[in-house]
Amino acid sequence: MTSTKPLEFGGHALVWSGDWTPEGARKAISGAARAGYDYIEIALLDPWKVDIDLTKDLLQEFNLRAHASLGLSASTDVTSTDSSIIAKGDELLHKATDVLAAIGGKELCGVIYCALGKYPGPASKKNRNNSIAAMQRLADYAADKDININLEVVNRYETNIINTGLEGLDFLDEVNRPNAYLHLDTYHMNIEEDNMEKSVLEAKDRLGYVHIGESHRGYLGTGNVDFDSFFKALKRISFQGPITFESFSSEVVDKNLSNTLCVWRNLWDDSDDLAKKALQFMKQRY
Ligand code: LER
Ligand code: MN
Repeated sequence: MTSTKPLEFGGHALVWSGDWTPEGARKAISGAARAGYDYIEIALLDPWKVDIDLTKDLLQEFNLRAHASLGLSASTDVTSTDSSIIAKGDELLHKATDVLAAIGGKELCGVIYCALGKYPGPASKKNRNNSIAAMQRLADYAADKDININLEVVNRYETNIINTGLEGLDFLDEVNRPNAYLHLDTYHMNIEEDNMEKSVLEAKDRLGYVHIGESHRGYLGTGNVDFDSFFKALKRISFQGPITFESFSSEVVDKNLSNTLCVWRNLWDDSDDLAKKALQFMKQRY
C-alpha cells in the first residue's frame, strides 16, 4: 500500500458531461461540487486532450479532488500478442498517470488491463500474461507518483480477463504489487457474482475502489441491485477508499464510451437531481 485511502464519495464525469472541453469540465466539476461530492472521476480516455491548468483551476475553484478512470481499446489493448499494440497501451496508461499526478489525483481505475468491450473468445494464457506484465509496469510507474492502480472487474461483455471479484483477486496475486487494488462495480457484480457480499468480504483491504451503479445504470434504488447487502459488506470490511456514483443516459454522451457501454436509453435528463439523490442514497447506507 502506498498510502492510506480516505473514505470519499465522488461522481463520474459522464453524469454531467460527455467531454472535457472547458465548458464540459466546468459542467462536471461544478455539478459534482453542487451535489456535495468530494471528488470528480474524470474519464481519461484521451489524456492528451486534457487541459491540466484549466482542470487544476476548476478543482481549486470548486474545492474538489479528482481521480481518473479509463478503458483501453483494440489499438491499445495490453492483452494483445502484437508488441506495437502493447506499447501503445503502455503509452496511454503512462500518459493518463502523468495527467492524474499533475492534477493531484491518487487513484487510477477502470478497465486498464484490457480493451473495454466484447471479445470474440476466451483469453489465452499469453493474453493474460501480457496484461499482468503491463499492470506490473504500470503499478511501478504509478508508485513513483504515489498513485494506486485499481483494476475494475466488469461483466463478460466488456472483458474476457476478470469477470468476478475472486478472479480479480487471483489476477492481482499475479500482478503482485502493493499499489495494485481490486475495483468492484455493483452494476457488473449484479450480472456476474453469486451475491453482493462474497467478493467484498474476500477482498478485505485489497478492495481499493468502488463504483456504485444500478442494474440499468440509472437512478439508484429503481433497479434490482441489492445495495443493502453490498454496503453491509463494505461496512464489515471497514472499507476506506473512493466510492463513485456511476450512471449513464443517452442525455449525456461520450461517443466512444457510451457506444462501447451500449448506452441507448434515456434513463435521466436532470444530472443535478440524479447526483444529489445518489449521494443521499449511498450515505444512508454507509
Ligand atoms: C464499464 O462498464 C464501467 O463500469 C466503467 O467504469 C468504465 O470505465
Ligand atoms: Mn464502473
